[in-house]
Amino acid sequence: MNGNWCIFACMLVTIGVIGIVASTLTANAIGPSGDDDAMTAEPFRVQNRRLNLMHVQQTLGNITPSAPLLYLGTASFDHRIKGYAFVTFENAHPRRSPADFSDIPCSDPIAEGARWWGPTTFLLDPSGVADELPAAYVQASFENVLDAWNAAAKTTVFSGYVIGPSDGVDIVNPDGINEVEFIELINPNIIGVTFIWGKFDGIVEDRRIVETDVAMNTRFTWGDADMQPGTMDLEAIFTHELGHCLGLADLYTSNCMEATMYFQSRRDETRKRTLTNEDKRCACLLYQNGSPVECNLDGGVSVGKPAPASWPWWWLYLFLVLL
Ligand SMILES: [Ca+2]
Ligand SMILES: [Ca+2]
Ligand SMILES: [Zn+2]
Repeated sequence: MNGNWCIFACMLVTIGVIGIVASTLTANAIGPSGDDDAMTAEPFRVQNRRLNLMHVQQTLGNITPSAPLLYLGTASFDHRIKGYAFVTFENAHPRRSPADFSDIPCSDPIAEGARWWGPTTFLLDPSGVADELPAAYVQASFENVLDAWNAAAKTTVFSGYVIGPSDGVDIVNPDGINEVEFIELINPNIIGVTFIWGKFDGIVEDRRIVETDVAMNTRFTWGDADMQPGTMDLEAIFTHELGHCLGLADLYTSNCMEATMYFQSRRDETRKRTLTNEDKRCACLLYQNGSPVECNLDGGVSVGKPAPASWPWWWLYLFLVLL
């Protein structure tokens, strides 16, 4: 009798356990678990986001238009991977007059050979600008810009994007996600910042970009400046920032003020939307191994090797010392 009772009880318990496990699996698979997950994940996301934003603000707090490039340090998991922040300023002045630098081309890779090794994707978070712009407009602009740079590079550098919440741009360690978001940057002169991680020195063949995040400052009113005078043109600034994501450096001399990669912009400026022949040439040479045949552009632009190790950091120090 006791033995039979035990078997019966054990069967009940087993059935119960199977039932609980099955219902849990079912809930995870098809239940309203999307919302549940989002709710449980939310506190962590917000926490990380605050932490991230604090680091961003601290790092950008002291930056000025005369020093628009920041070194972020090395990634903790690989010290050969270094981070940099390219800052786009409003109303900054060129560093040198055209006479001083008239022979310098208005295109420059961050470092010779430093590019993506395969197609890459973005996480686009338009929530920070939702009050001003429909998500569809933000997406359409972003897609235009991805297409324009892919066409310039003559290969698919940017294969697409997903829309979703970002946990914040990364300035301490890359997190494996290329995030584009709209956040309030306390420094009111900063329009946008591109954070880029990769190997930019050492053997040229070993150089590569591994991650890039973009922060757009919500202190500005974003829009389509053709239709909404007084706004900061979304597509123009996307074009500039995505140029960094592709591997191009800022330009600081006044002979390059028309180029997309010039480091300064202002409200109503839309010319950065259009890539100049030099912008295209630089992107092409970076992704086509400097091939003059592949990169023979319309408009009679001469072709050749990209500037050697452009932004070599020692050059800047030498320059400052000579000053
Ligand atoms: Ca992140
Ligand atoms: Ca990231
Ligand atoms: Zn820039």
